[in-house]
Amino acid sequence: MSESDLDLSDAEEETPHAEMKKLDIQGKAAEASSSSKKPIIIIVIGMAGSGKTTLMHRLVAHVQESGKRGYVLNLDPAVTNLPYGANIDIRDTVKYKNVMKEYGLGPNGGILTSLNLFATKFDEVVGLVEKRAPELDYVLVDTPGQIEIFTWSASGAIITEAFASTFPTVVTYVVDTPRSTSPVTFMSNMLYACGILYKTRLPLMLAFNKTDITQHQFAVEWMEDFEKFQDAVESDKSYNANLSRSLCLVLDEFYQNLRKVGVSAISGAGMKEFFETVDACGQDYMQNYRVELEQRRKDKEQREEERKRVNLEKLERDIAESKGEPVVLASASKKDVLGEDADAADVAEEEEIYDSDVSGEVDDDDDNEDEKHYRY
Ligand SMILES: Nc1nc2c(ncn2[C@@H]2O[C@H](COP(=O)(O)OP(=O)(O)OP(=O)(O)O)[C@@H](O)[C@H]2O)c(=O)[nH]1
Ligand SMILES: [Mg+2]
Repeated sequence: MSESDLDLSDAEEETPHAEMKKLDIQGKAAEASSSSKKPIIIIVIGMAGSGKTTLMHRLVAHVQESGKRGYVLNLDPAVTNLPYGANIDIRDTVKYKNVMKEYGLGPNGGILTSLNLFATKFDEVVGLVEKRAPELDYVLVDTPGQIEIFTWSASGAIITEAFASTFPTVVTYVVDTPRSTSPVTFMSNMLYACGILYKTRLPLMLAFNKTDITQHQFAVEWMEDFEKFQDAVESDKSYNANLSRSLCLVLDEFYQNLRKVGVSAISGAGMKEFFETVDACGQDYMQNYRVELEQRRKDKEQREEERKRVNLEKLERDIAESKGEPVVLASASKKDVLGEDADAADVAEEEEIYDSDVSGEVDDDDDNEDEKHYRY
């Protein structure tokens, strides 16, 4: 794929290039970061239409009004109207409609591939945030409407891990409160949130949105009183009682240490509590998650070292056996490159990405920052 096919025109070729050179992203930014103050990254995830983007707008406005410094990322390539000004917008780097055309994909495939393409540039994004880190309090990240595209894709994991290995990172799971008043819908939503917790292994908070329509007290009661929740679920006769009892037990365990807050992106209710909860999750990250994360990173590095050692030994053996004859190396499989955990879909995706000629730059919209208005 050529640069023009991806239509990187909006990324203003000269400006980001020059900007990147000026900032020396890959070099100096990384150096500057380690000792300086770290902002909290807030990754906003939720079912389609739960209000992520509207909530982002409200959060950005609140950060500004309370004299804090925020940095804003949009990772939804398909959003048409962004109500807030993003410092980094995936749409400036990848045009998802062109990606759809280029690969003959439908809308979801187009969004997924766009995110994959952007993920290949994510070290630059982290570099840009690191450069600004000392003067920032929060980094707000909006994600695509189709939740599974972010939570179950290789690129979602790459992006989340890239942030979490550098900054305190919190996942905010946005719940559409009026649409979760049925116990079974509520349970499905909570099981999804539970899956995200286990997948990201990061502090997770629930933001019950749209409290201007329905207050979230019923949800708090269900979460704090196991029997009330079980009664509510079992009152739905269409549901298998044994299964619902088991699921209630699983969720009760999940609720134990889960932080939750009611908000309204429209009225602005609950903003103070939202940020208090984010700060508490940020502390959780520093006290509990960081240690585990570093251990996981060390384990991964060890596995990588081991893999390299085995390959090197194999190469030395091949050379010795060839006794001076030219050695023909079998090309490394994609599994070798991507690691043992890569599944067939990952491999296929990576082939698509790396076989294409993608050279878009990540556009940091810093220069216009003062002109942005986060007002309703
Ligand atoms: N009443 C009310 N409506 C809300 C609130 N938050 C969002 N909405 C509405 O919910 C709809 C979806 O909001 P979005 O912010 O686009 O939701 P989203 O999760 O970003 O949607 P996708 O990115 O398309 O999945 C819009 O019509 C919003 O106006 C809220 O707090 N109260
Ligand atoms: Mg949205």
